[in-house]
Amino acid sequence: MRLRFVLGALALLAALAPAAARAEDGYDLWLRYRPVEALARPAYQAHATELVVAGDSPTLRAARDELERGLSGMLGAEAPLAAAVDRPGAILLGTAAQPQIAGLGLPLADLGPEGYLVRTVQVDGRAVTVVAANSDVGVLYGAFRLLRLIQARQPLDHLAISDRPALRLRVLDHWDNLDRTVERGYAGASIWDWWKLPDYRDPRYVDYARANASVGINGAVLNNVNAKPESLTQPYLRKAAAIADALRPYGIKVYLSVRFAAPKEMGGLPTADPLDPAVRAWWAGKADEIYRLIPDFGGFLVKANSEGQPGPQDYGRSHADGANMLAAALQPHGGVVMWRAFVYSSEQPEDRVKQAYAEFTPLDGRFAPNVMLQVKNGPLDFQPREPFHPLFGAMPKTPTMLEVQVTKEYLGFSTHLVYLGRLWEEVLKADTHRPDAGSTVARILMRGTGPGALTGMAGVANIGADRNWTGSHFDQANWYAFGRLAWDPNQSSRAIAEDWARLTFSNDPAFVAPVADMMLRSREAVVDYMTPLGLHHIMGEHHHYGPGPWVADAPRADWNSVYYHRADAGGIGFDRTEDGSNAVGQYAEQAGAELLDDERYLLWFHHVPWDRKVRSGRTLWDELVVRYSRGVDEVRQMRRTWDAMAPYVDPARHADVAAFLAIQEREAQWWRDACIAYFQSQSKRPLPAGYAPPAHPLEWYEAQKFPYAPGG
Ligand code: BDP
Repeated sequence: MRLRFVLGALALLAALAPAAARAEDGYDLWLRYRPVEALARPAYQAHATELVVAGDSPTLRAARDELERGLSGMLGAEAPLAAAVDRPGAILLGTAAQPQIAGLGLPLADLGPEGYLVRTVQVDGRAVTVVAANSDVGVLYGAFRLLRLIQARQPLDHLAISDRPALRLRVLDHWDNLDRTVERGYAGASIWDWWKLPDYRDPRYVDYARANASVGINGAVLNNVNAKPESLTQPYLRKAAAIADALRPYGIKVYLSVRFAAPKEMGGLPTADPLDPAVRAWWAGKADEIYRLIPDFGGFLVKANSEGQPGPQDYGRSHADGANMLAAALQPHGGVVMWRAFVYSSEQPEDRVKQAYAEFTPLDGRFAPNVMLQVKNGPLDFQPREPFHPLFGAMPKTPTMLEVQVTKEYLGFSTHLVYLGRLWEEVLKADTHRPDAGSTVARILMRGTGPGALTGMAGVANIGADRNWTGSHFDQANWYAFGRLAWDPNQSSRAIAEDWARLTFSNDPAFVAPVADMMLRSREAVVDYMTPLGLHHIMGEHHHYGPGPWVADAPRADWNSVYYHRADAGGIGFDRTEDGSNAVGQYAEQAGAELLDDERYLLWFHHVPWDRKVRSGRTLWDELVVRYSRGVDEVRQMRRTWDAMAPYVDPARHADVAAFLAIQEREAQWWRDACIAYFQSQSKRPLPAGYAPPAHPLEWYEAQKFPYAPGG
């Protein structure tokens, strides 16, 4: 068939201006689109002599704009285009609804609403790169994929790529407050400029949307889970609607966190009881109001009866009662409720990590179909390492989504280089053995509760108003990896790290390999210098930054470090075996057996005598010291690696990263020394030969205070 260039046929190369050299400050993220090397350029130019977008819509315009931006940045140089002229190739974008695409007879049926094809087809003897999908947003995702191929210097001949997301909801949760502070945010103020909205729409919102769409993120919860009722008032809904307008062309829906007591606190009702008809009517009315302003509003995220937030239990009702009431209000409009399983009651618990499972499993099957249970990766709270949450696979009748923390609250904020793709991969690949071996967390998420059911993954955003978005250059990798894994939870975190390093810094293999290695190892390094061998929750109180294994005076037992590590003269660790709290009993039998036997979780599940021999043949005490020290050594090695990368990285970003790594080394040493000083005060054992004692006495570490640490 003949290509008919209905709309927007564009003589692309003619319009290309030389790409001016720009300073690198991280703003462009992984969408830098710097010029392809002169030698490689003609081959790419030959594929891009013309750009044709079949159809027109804001989303297709976004796809075309992105391609123009990317292609002109990467290929639009002064070099002669001999090769391009010899064998000109076009890029054609569109959905099955357009005759140019329909006529190609491409296999679009299995792509679902968001998948895409990127294919080379011959049309009238001409090579055409087709980006096709069933929806405009699929086309947009495909356009980003095509650009990524060029960014990573993949050949464009004979393309036959077909991809679709494995999960339906791929959502960033912003813990952003209306005063622009960000709870656990380490990248400056909130990007949402609530005060100036809705009249002023920061152009950054569009760049945020581009970045998200490039990795397939399709939802944003705009405000903190510790929600204020004001976010549901007309003025704030109008502000949220303005953000929704900016994000919509990029396939991103907005959601709001809601405060369960809103009908009482702002609606003037005497109660927020979810079974009270007036309360139900209030929420239904509120949903109607929201959908009048934001017709494609995504729904609500709810933190209820957790850490002092109001919830249905205040009225003797269950989590299902609460969630279903909100679900009923949203249902006529197609909205969903993401109900968090991060709950722990105000009573003195036997073992905090058991509470979510205990509260929710009896409710399996009692949630409305448009409710998703949002479960943190581990049963405690985003620690450097936790076993997977026992709720995965334990509620087969309840749509369950994974929640991870992209912001590094417990992993050194934005100054420590820690690649979280590795951590998430570990969780996603964990075998729950529910119902059988091979039921990894990833599979459970993807399978959902059956065909057409809700599936999803949420990440607590690390994004702020800092110029580089995430507070550090390497934290951009965590935003990127979150999107890529939410799209395909089976991807390898190494492959994602390599892609990111290429797009963000350099395609040179001499850069990509060592940097990806460093990223992959960084996760184990932070576990070693903070919480080796299954230790957890031993950070400083409130700020959650530095070490605090001595914390013992918090108002709740389970906010104290000593509650978790239980170190005394005899040994260390939390006994969660059958003889202890039996938290292990919440896992499938085989999974429990594997966890008990896994040294990575040794002190999570066992209380172990200091002199017990571990796998290395050392005593537990010696092993702890060795691991703490190894973590610091690894950071030293990261610094050396990065120093050697100077030839491949622009000076400004290289210097930023180097300075942060120096902070990380100093603080890794601080963690090591403080923890060894404290645990030695319990174990009363000497350090193994060759291991330096802490630089200061224990009291010195205990006396450190951080009243102005960010994110509190
Ligand atoms: C904890 C954070 C707290 C959050 C809470 C949550 O310290 O700021 O509100 O998680 O997930 O880790 O609700």
